[in-house]
Amino acid sequence: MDTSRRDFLRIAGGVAATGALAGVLTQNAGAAEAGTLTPHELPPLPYNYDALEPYIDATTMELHHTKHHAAYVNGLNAAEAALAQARASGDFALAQYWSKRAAFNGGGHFLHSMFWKVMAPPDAGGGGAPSGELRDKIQRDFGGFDAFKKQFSAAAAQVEGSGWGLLHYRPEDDRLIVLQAENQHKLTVWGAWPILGIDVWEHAYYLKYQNRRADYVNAWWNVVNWEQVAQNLQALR
Ligand code: MN3
Repeated sequence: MDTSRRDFLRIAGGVAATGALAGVLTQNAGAAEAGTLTPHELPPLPYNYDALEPYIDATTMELHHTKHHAAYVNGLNAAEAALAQARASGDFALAQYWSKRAAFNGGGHFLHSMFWKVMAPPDAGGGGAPSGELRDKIQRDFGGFDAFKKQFSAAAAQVEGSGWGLLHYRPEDDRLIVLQAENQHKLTVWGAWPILGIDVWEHAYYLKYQNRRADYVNAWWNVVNWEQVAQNLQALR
């Protein structure tokens, strides 16, 4: 195995914590050698569509999962197939176009796959506050859970246009970082991975909350699955 491929697999392994992106990366590594693509698949929700009521309504959850997330999965599969074709034909302007489409749709697939998992019904672990190491790091890096919630809520509520509020962990210096992502993939930082995120595209809340995005963000804290967030952190350490 040459060095670049070994490094690539090491990097891909590093993000295995959050799942979907590792699949994208290792699949592309394989595709470069084998010329085949394994389709990405829509993961099932770990609860029923109405399980996050009254904070997130069942209709929004079903549309969000079966239409929006599914569209990113399909878009990613289509973009990767078209990218492979463009590369094979030597049309690198077209390859660049499809690469951007793959980044957008792949970002959507990755973040939604995480989003479903970092939520849980209020009677099955959703809400409350983090504990243990995660609580301690939040205390250290933000000055407490309430201070963290304020910064994160403001970041999520104030994303310009469509995007995400995200909590990243950066292993290099052991820091938690609050970020905004526009669309599915812009404004990120390198070397840090999301362990918690809220979708603030209008499709995530408009049926129930209309233009009141901040109300949706406030309600969402009641369904955050802190156990999963702690697992996401552990997997990066
Ligand atoms: Mn969405």
